[in-house]
Amino acid sequence: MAQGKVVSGKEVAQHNSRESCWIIVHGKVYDVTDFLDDHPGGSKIILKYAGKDATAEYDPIHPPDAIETHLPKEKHLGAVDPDTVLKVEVKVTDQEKARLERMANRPPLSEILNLHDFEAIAREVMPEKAWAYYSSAAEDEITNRENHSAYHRIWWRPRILRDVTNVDFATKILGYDTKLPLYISATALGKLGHPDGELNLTRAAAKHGIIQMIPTLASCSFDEIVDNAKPGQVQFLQLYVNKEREITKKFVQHAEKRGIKALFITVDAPQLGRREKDMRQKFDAEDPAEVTENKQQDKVDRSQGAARAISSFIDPGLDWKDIPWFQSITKMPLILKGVQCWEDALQAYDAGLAGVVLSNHGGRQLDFSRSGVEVLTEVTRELGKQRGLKFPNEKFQLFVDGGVRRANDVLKAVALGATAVGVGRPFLYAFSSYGFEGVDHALDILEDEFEMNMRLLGARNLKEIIPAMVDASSLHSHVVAVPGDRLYDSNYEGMQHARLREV
Ligand code: 173
Repeated sequence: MAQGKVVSGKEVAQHNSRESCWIIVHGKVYDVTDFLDDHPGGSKIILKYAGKDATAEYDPIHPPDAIETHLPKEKHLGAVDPDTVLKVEVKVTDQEKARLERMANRPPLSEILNLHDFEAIAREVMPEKAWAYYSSAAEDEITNRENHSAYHRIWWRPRILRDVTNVDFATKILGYDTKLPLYISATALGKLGHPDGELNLTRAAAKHGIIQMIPTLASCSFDEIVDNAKPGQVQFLQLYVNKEREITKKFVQHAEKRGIKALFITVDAPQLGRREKDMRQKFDAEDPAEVTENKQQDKVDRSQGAARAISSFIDPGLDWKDIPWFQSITKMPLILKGVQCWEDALQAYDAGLAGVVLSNHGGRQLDFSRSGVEVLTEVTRELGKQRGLKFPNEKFQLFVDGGVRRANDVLKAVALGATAVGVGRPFLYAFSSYGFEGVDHALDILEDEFEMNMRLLGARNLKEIIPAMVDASSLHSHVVAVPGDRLYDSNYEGMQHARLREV
């Protein structure tokens, strides 16, 4: 069938089986029969939409151009005649009705006072699956909570009687200006939380003069995210490395051509961690019979969630030996994201890289990894001792991420030698509950917090936030009593055991 042809919805509807499976995505018809068994998410989910419009299911998981790029051209059958399309019956469940009602009852943004508030509202108003995916972390989620708690073991030693009429918390990350010592870290599947997905972050980053790290697995296409940046807006790219290196090479070189300024290679995810909240939510949400059937028929066990399914391309064979190859395909500065001990930080420095992100992937990978801010202190000590480096350092920059909810947290990491700090989930919660305005407000709050904290610390600029301003003597002790953090703790949703079937 020639492209450019208009296909009737009736004809599409006839191709509704494994033998002949057509689907509609964004008004176009595709023959996916031969692709069924190659779909990383399994065939079952496509077959559910055989002969129908799959756009709503497709959108949050795939960049808009995925099907166009991956399906051979001869399988693109043309545009569908919109008046003839068989609508997929979406039954609005009572649960969904209740959720929409909660959405309508969100408090005005003026009542959102801190980043914890966004999380509390997001938990109420997000679709359950999306909340489970964003909030979940590995195994017992000990590291996930430790990331935040670690900041409770660092206390301030502020200075007084310094003229703090004017305070300035702008700095440079890898040589690029930022109004705050933080960047928006990469997080996958933005459209699970809001139809504009990652573009909410692009726009807010532009407005507030901060840098966005674009994820490899964004819901929006890479080019869409770059196209939506303002002229001159700096963006970085997070990279998952494909088993097929040619694909990675093309992606990296395309990104460099499009003006991306730095490449953050994720090195802590040769396999995705077990995120049990996410897994359990899926068992609860789906018909148990279907889940069991799924497991028998599908090559891919979808009960482990969308993330596992779409991460099958990531190469667990990635190795230090690959670093020179990256250096040969791009001039962008290379940063390793997910370093967890000084030995690897030192090796990254010796390999000529531009920096490391001391990170445990928001607690989503190895449980009982230490927090980035704890690792920071051993990295500055050892790289100081062994290579004579002082931090923050322009040539080799240290970043941390995980658990940050306040400017206060960020400033502690800066005091200990970080150039800047990555913030991921709080911005997801901000746009999942309030769209762009949410992220905008979150950044207003952080700016307010930075200004107040800098004044109270007696620091007029970030250079004055030095190690002597903190007491981090308890940081490495994992059993220290501190006052509980009520806002954080009340947002934390306890994990649950398997349950009896309802009778
Ligand atoms: O943390 C994640 O969920 C993540 O990094 C990821 C990896 C692969 C697919 C989707 C998300």
